[in-house]
Amino acid sequence: MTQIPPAGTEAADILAALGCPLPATGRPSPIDGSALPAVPDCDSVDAAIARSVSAFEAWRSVPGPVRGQLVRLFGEALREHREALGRLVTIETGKPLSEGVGEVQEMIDICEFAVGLSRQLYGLTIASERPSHHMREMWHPLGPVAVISAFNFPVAVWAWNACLALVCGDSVLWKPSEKTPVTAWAVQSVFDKVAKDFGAPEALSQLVSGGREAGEALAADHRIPLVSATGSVPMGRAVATTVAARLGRSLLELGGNAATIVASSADLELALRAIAFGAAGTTGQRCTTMRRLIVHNSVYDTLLPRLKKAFGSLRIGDPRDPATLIGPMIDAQAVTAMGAALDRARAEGGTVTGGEAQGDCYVAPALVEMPAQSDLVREETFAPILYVLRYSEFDEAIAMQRDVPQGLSSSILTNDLREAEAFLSATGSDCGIANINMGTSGAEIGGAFGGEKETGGGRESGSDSWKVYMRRQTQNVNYGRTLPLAQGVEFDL
Ligand code: UN1
Repeated sequence: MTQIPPAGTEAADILAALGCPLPATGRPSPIDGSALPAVPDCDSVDAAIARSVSAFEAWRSVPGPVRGQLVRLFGEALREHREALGRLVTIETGKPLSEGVGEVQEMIDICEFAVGLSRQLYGLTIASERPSHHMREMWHPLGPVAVISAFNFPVAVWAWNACLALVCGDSVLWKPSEKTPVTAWAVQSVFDKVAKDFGAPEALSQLVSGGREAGEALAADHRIPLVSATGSVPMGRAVATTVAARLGRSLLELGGNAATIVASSADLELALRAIAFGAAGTTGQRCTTMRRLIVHNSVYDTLLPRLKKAFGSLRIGDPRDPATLIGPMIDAQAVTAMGAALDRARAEGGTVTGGEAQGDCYVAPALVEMPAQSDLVREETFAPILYVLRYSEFDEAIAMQRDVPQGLSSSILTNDLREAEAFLSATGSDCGIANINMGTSGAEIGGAFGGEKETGGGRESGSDSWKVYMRRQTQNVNYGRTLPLAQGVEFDL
């Protein structure tokens, strides 16, 4: 491996090259503890919201396809800075370079999706029961949208929300995770340049960096009709409660605790790759990370030794080294939480393979063979821990998949058509995402992304997720000379 500079210095250099320099006096990089650039807190959330309202009032009258052109140019700028921004994601989060660049690609993908969408914001026409009447649905811009993003996808999940909100005619307020404000700062600065050249209203999208109070202020403010939040269940519960108290709308993407079932007919080569990436990829810090493996008795003893070997061979190290597959966790607290979960697992009779801490933020991914699903397994520990359980009957495996409070992603590895289709049926997986012969993570942007139960019920990104960023108006037109009333009601003067 060639000599790589301290992470903090490299991040500061990238910001300077992007034209948005910051001093390297911020939080420590998970890679080597060097100080990352320090992003200033937003000085007044109230003033930012007021600016966002003004921006919205101008932007909502710009035609949708013209709004799409701004997002097209933003996507082009992201493409131009793909490698630099990807490296910054890697430095700040610790995810390997190909995943850092992949995250920027995910932003570019949603830009392209949103550009097409900007010409497809269509409603319905509905048959009216009254003569000489037309009834239709029209979608209008909603207002300022707050986006609270998490550390693990510091920019892509914001982009899912922001790009759709912008083509829908909304303004955006972005509260990034306190753990990853640097990439947000850089992406916001790329956006600002594009928006200025385009002649977009000032403050159309703003960064509202800060601590918990900044998020709380956004959630509580009645000028914001929609708050989209990604993160932990407790955070989502706090946001949802505050937003609901003012009868606002929230869009939540919270904990996952995904399970994969390995059936007796599974292709074990494919299974090994799917499980390794699903459970250990991104050092177990995706909402979609595979956390539970439900293995049929007939393949358990063949699969497990191979899986242990595969997990043991995953290269752990500086995520900027192209050979690395497992970078550091986000911070030392995450490593402590992982250690505590493994201790609990041992106390419950679990057999742990791997899982050793290797310095401040680095860990080996852990496989934990558990006697049964327990409260520990039902909890989501945001770490590379894969709990392994056995099953003998298909229905038993489905019951285990469902038996957790979360419902984001799920998969089954099987070559049995009946099992695959049953998994996708109403009595199969209860998650927002259900995959056959692949892992649980790495969704494309084209589908609606989100899940049920404590995952929060929201849907972001593709399909018709755009509708949550708009308000629906039912319009009735009488083009006749009389006034017939619906339901045959008579009211003659
Ligand atoms: C998240 O972890 O919050 O499906 C988002 C995936 C990514 C997005 C994850 N495309 O794993």
